[in-house]
Amino acid sequence: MNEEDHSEDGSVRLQNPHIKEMEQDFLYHISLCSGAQDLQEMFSDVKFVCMGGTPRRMEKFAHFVAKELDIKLPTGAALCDISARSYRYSMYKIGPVISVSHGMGIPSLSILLHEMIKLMYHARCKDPIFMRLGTCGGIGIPAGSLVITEEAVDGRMRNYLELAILGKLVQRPAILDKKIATELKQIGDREITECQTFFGKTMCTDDFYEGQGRLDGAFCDYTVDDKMAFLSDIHSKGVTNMEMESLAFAAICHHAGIKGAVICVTLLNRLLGDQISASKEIMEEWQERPQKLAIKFIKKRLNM
Ligand code: R2B
Ligand code: URA
Repeated sequence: MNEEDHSEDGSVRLQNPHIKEMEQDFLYHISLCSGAQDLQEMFSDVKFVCMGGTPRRMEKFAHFVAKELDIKLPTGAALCDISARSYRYSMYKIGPVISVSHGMGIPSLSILLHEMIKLMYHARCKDPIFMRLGTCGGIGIPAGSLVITEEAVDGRMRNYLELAILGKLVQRPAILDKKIATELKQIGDREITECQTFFGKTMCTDDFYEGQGRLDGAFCDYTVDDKMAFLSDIHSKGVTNMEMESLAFAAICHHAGIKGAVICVTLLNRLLGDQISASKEIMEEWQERPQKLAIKFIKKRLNM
């Protein structure tokens, strides 16, 4: 089959004509190479790419997937970080699931996504689903809640990613898969009993402090009233949470023709404060919630 056609069977479409002219493609930040490794043999069965901020959380998720999908490693074998030699991201493969860390913020996520999309292409993966499993600040909802992103917006409520390319601003719509989001919400409502699952707009900012209207950064040139007026305004426009990657995640997945979903857990209610002060134990428990929901979805899709 011609490489350009290979989207017809569900494979990830080659969007960049230069890639197929290259003898080999170094996926530098995930420490893989299309020339030195048989990426098709290694990854062609991948159906779900799950990503989250930290290496530790994604390692835990990898073990959780192995347990839930009943994937047993041969005696003496252990799950290993495929991208360890990059010292940038951590990646694990557990049967049809990849668990990979993306760091904090749009620039870090964007580098990882470029390389994961190219990995899907080189490996000829069919219809992979990408999911971000993250943390966020809730707007008017209790801490520990799950939020499925219906639409990602930037700090000015614009639902596209604006990127300077060759000195010009390019806008890419931040569109997530509606069907997957609805399915996730239904699973959350039915099967996650320890917290509520919300569905709403996610504001994605380029900064955790001033960018999210906090009063506890190193600078604050606005008043408490300014902050509360902003949060109340976006809340009234349907924003349920704030984090730092969803806009680029949605825009890049959509541009690549990949179905994407964002599931976050709220670490606090921003209408009540700015500091993240829950205990480590509670926070660990909350951070497992997006993972639990993702696993339930994956098992359902795999008819398990
Ligand atoms: C959520 O948490 C991080 C900031 O603490 C950031 O990566 C995000 O989106
Ligand atoms: N992550 C964010 O980006 N904001 C929060 O308030 C909490 C986690």
